[in-house]
Order: sequence, then structure tokens, then C-alpha cells
Amino acid sequence: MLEKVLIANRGEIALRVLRACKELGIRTVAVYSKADRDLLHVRLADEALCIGPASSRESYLNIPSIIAAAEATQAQAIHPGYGFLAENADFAEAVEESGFIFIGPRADTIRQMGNKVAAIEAMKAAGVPTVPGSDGAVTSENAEAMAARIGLPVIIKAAAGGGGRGMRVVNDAAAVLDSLAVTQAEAKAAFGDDTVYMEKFLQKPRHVEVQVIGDGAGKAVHLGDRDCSLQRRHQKVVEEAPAPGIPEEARQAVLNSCVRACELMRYRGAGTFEFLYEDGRFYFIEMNTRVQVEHPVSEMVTGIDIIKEQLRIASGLGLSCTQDDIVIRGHAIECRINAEDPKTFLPCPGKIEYFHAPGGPGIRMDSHIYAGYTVPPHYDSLIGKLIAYGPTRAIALQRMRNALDEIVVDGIRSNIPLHREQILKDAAFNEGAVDIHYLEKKLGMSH
Ligand code: MV4
Repeated sequence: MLEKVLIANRGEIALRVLRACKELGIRTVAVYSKADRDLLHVRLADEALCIGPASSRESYLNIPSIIAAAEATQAQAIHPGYGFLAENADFAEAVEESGFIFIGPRADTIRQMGNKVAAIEAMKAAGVPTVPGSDGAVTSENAEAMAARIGLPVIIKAAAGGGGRGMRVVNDAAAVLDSLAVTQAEAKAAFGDDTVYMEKFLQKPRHVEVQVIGDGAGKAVHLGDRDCSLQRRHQKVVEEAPAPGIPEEARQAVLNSCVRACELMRYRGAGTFEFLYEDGRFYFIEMNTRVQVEHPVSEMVTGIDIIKEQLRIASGLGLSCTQDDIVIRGHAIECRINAEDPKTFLPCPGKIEYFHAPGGPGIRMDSHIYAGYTVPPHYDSLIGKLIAYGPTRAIALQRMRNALDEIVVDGIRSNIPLHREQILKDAAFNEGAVDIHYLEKKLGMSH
């Protein structure tokens, strides 16, 4: 097993990684910005180094500073968490070239999945179902014919984009060339790459994703699926596992196709296949080569600690289990708790005067906050994740409602009222199976 790991992240995920390391007897190095001296994991780590000023660019995104910290502390491996440098292939490469282990996929895998055209190509070759589309880049020469073949509406997406950045829906044949030019120009400006591709635009899909773990040597397992359809402006708000109401045959087929794809690419570490699900069919859209915010719901229904698996794989110990050992049992729901105004959704940093964590059977709170902690204004507004597990979805939902009645975060505004008063009381959400537009439509109506 690894002996010392540097945690190149902050907030709840840094604490989550620290806890897994401590469980495995791995010593920890925290790196933090000047605005983050008071983070809980910084206090709990064996060693802590300041790597720069508050701005992410100069600290958590500063590759030379992070590698210098690993050298200074003689860490063996670097865990990138999510966000920041987690899916930066140049970082993964720099880490390994400096003689450290990157806790994640090989740099070439990250690079391939970062190019959405290459990712879709690899998935098609592996038998993962994809969206009917351009099968490669779209240009002004072929765009109109492509749109006609696929059928309107279509969506044009940047190959270097992802997560909702750099895409445009086209409803009208006369608008194809203009939309293409605008999307290409935006892609060039945002990513330095104007490659775009085209897909059939699905009007009311759900967002269903598959959690996988690969050993890097051709063995992989899935930990089931998650539904992440409740989102606002491409930010997930509530996630759950398993995705409700999916026919078992379609579910098994897509899960197995993801495992096959991982085995073909000798995928290493934790990853997520993102799908749109509509009318009983799955359509691959992109792959995330990191651990995700919502990984706890998959942990709760499988009993597998995904961070510990990442650490095992990076240690060369392989997976702790085979697919036959993994049973999806019960249901888990996660509410993302953000320091934001519940009406305007604007970030609300500031001092937490009082914090009471909810408890009871099946309740898990992954959070770095404590009474007296000041949420800095420089980073995203996630202050914790409340996870409810139960033997059934109905029980998980009721445990979540109870937990939302118990939790107290005083001193700053948060989206707890949104979860308690709007989402967990919503009839369609309680029935399971709302689409990706549902929350924005509901919020639009109540404003
Ligand atoms: C789509 C789509 C409809 N049809 N692709 C947005 C984020 C990025 N991961 C892909 N996205 C979408 N791709 C086709 N062919 C609708 C979306 C989309 C979306 C997807 C998942 C979760 C939330 C979303 C919100 C708006 C649009």
C-alpha cells in the first residue's frame, strides 16, 4: 500500500480522501491556498503546505507548486479529487514524469476522453450505445447534409467541451451554417480548438450515469447507475442510485457495455460514463475520468468505498472484488448543500455561526464545515453533501426529509430550504423519473 499521499484539492473531497487514507494507514499531505488555512483536512493531515494565494489559478491549478510540494514532503502519489486538475492530462503527465503516481487514469486516457469526438468513437467501437450523430467532426462542407441525415433538431457541441460548455441547439435547417460558425468560434475562444460535432438533440432525456472502476490491466467492474437529472444550469442539485424506473434488461445491457469499454481501454481508477436516457434507450454523451461529487450514492448501494479502491489501484493492489461480489442493495439519495441564496442562487460566503449535522439510520453527511468556519468567496459554493440511504427509495426519501428538518447551518444562506420545501416535497420527484429540464421549469414557474 502507498505510504504517503498528497491531496491536491480542498473542501469536502479533500476531507473525504484524507479519511480514506487514514483508514488505510496512509500518511497525508494537505496543500492549501492562503484563503484555506482553516480547512478541516488541513488540521487533520500529517503535513500541510501552503501552495499559493487564494486564487485557484495560483494555487490549486498551479502544477509546478503542487509538484514542488510533493517533492518537499516526499509523497509517493497525488490524489486530484474532482474539479481543478483532476481531468488535466498535462498534469497527470507532469506528475508521473516527476516520479509520482497520479491517482487516476493514465494521461493518454484522460486526453482521449477529453476529446469528445475521440471518446464517442472509442465507445462505439466497444459497443456502448451513442447518440445518432456526425461520427466525427462537422465542417461547413458537410454540416447541412449531416443535419438533414440526422434530422432536426440537432445539437452542435465542441469536441474539447463537455459539462454543458460550448454547445448549441439547431431547430431550423436555415440556421445550421450560422450555428456551426458561432459554435466553432466559441469553441476556439474557450478551448483553443474549433473542432465541433453534431448529434440528434434529445428533447426530454434523463441524465443517467454509470460508475466504473478499472484496475488498469484490463479488469473492470461497475457499481451500478445514478440518476442526476435534477440540475440547474449544468450544476447537479440532487442525485440518486439506482436510477428509478429503468427496465432491468436495458440497465444490465448498458452497465455491461461500460465494463467492456473499460476493459478494452484498460481503464485505470474510478470513472463515470454519462448517458442521456429517453424512451427506454441509453445514449452515451461523455466520460468523466475522475471521482465525482455524487460518488457516495453508489458507495451506499454497493458498500464499496470508491476512494479506497482508487488508493488500492494506485498502490498496485488491484480491485478488492469482482463483479459477482457487487450487489446493488437499497436506494441512496444525495442533496448538494451549497452556500448560496435560495432565491437568487448567488454564492453566499461568510462565517458559519452554528452547524448541526443530522443523523440516524442511513444518514451520511460529507462536509468540511464546522461552527466558526468561514466559507471563502474564491471557490465553488458546495459546503457539503447530505446522503440518505434506505432499503427502498421511499424510505431513503423519508430519511432525507427527516435529515433536512434536523440540519442547521446558521450564519450564511444555503440551498437547504430549496431541498426541504421544494424538491423533497415535489410530487413528480417523489414519483421518480423527472427529466433534465424539470427543476429549471419548476423554479421558473415559482419566480
Ligand atoms: C445533449 C442534450 C440533448 N441531446 N445532447 C449538457 C451537458 C453535456 N454533458 C451534454 N448536455 C446535453 N447534451 C443531445 N444529443 C442535452 C444536454 C443537456 C443536459 C444534459 C445532462 C444534464 C443536464 C443537461 C442540461 C441541458 C442540456
